[in-house]
Amino acid sequence: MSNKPLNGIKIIDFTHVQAGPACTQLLAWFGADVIKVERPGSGDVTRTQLQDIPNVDALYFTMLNSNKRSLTLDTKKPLGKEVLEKLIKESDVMVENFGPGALDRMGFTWARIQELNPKMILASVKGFSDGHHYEDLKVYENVAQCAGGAASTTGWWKGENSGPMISAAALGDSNTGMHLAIGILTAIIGRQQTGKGQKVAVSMQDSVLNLCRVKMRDQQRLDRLGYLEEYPQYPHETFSDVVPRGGNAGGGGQPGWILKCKGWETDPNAYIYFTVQGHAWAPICDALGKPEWKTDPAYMTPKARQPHITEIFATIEDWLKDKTKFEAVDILRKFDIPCAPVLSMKELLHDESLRASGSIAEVQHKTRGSYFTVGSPIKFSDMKPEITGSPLLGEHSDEVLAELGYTKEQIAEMHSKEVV
Ligand code: CAO
Repeated sequence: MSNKPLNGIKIIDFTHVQAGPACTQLLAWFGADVIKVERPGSGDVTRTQLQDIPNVDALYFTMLNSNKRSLTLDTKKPLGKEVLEKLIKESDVMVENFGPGALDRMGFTWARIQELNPKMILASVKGFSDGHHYEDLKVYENVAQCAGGAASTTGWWKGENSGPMISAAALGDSNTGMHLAIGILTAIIGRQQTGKGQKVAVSMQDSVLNLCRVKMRDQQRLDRLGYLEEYPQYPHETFSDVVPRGGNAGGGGQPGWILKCKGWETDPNAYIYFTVQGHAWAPICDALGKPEWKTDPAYMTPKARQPHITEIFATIEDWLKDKTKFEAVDILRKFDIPCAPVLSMKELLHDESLRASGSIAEVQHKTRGSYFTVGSPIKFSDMKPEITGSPLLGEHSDEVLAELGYTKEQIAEMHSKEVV
């Protein structure tokens, strides 16, 4: 393996599904030796969930577990516990996202882990934080989006589809994993100063809430003012005492909306996002061929525009009707207008820039062949993560056990007793 900043950091990856695996995969890309510990026979449930090729690890698994090694281990059997204890003594970090209390029930309490290795960093994902009145709940992505404020503030505020809405982005899962990765790296730096490990805990509710910070801002503004000037409800509709769902509104100080382009009747993604940036009003008027708006008092300031912002967007949509989303962006970019096409997953998968930067990477897998994954969104000047295929179930069991000092005979015995 080429030299990477996290080379030499050994991680016990006791994670499954998405939140934990997303975290450890990121650390593996950056050089950590990540040993995924899985239950013998079945392994991470995502290996078999949503399979597109019979008996081949599903993309759900391969796209979250690249660059790792796989050790199967039944940690409820005494011999399995013994192996895990050895691993704990030799590792830097253990990451887990089991249901509440599962690790304790297995016998690996935080106190026991510290006893085995005072330098160990234990990193945990749970649905809710320790001591929270919902701390006993098991949580998946959409549950976290509801508990963390995202669902209540996403979607439409009136009409048939006006209920709370789930985002397609994994705000509860992968986002929590990214928070955990920051916590782990911080604890590693802390350990360099103190020589001691510590427990790092991130809840999915807190991670979603952290990304909904601006909605908490809005709740307090609403409490004080009774209205929110950047929401589509303003000034024609009444506000209640909770932050409403804002459709496709900007969320910051710049009004914006998703607008139809040529072909929207048949193409579900023939749209652009258009932002009416306050100080870019003159270029917007020039781009749209509406120079008279520049000096019209009804259009000159953001405050004057807000009451009829919907009508302004309708005018822009009229301008867009004979342009594809790509043609429209090519015109608007010349005027420095913040905008982008709404890109489908198919367009993103085939995007040449994303392929060139490594944000979409082609990976080889032993039984699947080649597939595409989302590569590192973090770019370094001195390192380019190389994405390797995810491990087969138990592919590295014998190798890891031998590294721990077990003999061939002992390893064979573990296989026969279904410990590995
Ligand atoms: N050997 C032996 N037993 C093992 C094992 C191994 N290698 N790996 C796991 N197990 C056992 C656990 O010890 C646990 O046993 P007990 O419940 O008897 O103590 C059991 O497997 C089930 O673990 P679980 O509660 O984590 O699994 P689940 O499928 O019932 O729940 C989930 C899944 C995701 C809801 C739950 O793990 C959870 O809430 N995790 C925390 C929040 C989280 O990360 N959610 C995100 C999931 S999507 O990214």
